[in-house]
Amino acid sequence: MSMWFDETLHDGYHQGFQIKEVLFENKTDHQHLVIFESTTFGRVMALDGIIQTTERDEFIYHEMLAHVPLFSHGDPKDVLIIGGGDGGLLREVLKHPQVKKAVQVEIDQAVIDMCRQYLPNHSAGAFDDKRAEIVIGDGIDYVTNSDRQFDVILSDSTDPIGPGEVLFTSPFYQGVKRCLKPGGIFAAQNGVAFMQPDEVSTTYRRLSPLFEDCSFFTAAVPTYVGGIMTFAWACNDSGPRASSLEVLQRRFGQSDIDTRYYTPEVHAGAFALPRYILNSI
Ligand code: AG3
Repeated sequence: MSMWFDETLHDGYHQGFQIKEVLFENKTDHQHLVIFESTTFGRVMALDGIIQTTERDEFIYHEMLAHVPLFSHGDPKDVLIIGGGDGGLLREVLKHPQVKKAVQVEIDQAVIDMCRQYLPNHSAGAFDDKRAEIVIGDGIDYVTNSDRQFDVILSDSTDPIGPGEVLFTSPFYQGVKRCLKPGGIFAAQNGVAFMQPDEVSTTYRRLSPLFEDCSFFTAAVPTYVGGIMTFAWACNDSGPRASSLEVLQRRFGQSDIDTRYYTPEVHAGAFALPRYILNSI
């Protein structure tokens, strides 16, 4: 008899993974966490019944959320990550040699601990990098109260349900703005536009009064079902988003970073939005 994990994110539509073995399952202080070995996507981690990451396709999401803002910026020294307890995003951020400090604020210590144990290829040693500083706390408190400023701030959150909800609010975006250096870039996971169209319109409505340049870039991540995923983009300068292909190719070439999804050409094309997304902003 086979066991299946059924995701509960969308009403009347779900994806299922055949489970080989459950590696960890428990309620943490903040959410329900499960990590299992699947038959087709390697190890899978879910929070409150929603797929967060799989070994097989995580590279697409983490490379895009890290490298699009970092290569657009050009000289990212200080990076702040909100969420991202599995460590995949931190791993990609630390591939940039200019990064001197990556502060990561994660609300749930158990997610970090269990992912280090059961998804070791996500962080791949990143948590032990001297440039990484891990803070256990709520991202909104950090950006509201910290007196540090960053070149790039990345929100690697859950969907706007449960602990992640606050990371999609105007007060959070105001905090992000005060923690960005001039010319700094904010990028955030913003759901699958076809399935969660309100996320695009709401995020745009909340970010655009605060930042000069607001937009979205996209990537198709198979296990975030329903089409292309959007990432929100906000910056007080329109320059970084307009970085030319030549500039991106030069920066990528000089960086010596190995990728499996990201290329400068994919980067440049990721800001091209289909009409149904443009219509909701
Ligand atoms: N966080 C984003 C999960 C998004 C799931 N939402 C969805 N399928 N619409 C992933 C954490 C990976 N570090």
